[in-house]
Amino acid sequence: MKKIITAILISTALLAGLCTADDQKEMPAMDEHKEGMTGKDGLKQLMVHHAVFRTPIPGAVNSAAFFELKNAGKHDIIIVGAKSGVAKMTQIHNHINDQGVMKMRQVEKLTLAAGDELAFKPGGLHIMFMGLEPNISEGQMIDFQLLLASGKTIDISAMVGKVKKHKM
Ligand SMILES: [Cu+2]
Repeated sequence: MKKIITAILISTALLAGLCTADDQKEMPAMDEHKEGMTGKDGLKQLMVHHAVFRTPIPGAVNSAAFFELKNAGKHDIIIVGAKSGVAKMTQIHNHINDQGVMKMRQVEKLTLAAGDELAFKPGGLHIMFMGLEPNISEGQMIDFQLLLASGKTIDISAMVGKVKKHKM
């Protein structure tokens, strides 16, 4: 894991297709009243499912969280970062294949278009927690936030648990 972490490079345009959207589109939807929604400040159209925080290996200072996001609203949502109280640094990461070697890169901007879904999953997008506080244990709930371009935040609660390994 440490080796992988040292390979992190800051990338501003990892997902070229996702980095071109207009920041001004994001607006709270006022007409969505479905179950299973999360968010605040009018962002009830953003749904989070299957959030899990990978049980840290004993002694490890890093871990990751995975979940599925659905934008059930009528406006695109621009995600520009993440934060948490359980790690010194919390970032959105993705994996890229660099000549056969999978490397993690920070993602500084993600657009979730209206109606679209986005999976944060092993081997792909994930929330990376670096410099974890000690004694995080299975079954515990970890809270973190997604930061939006609008300045709003999305609260996510993920249970600490095992995550299936993912083959590339
Ligand atoms: Cu990562």
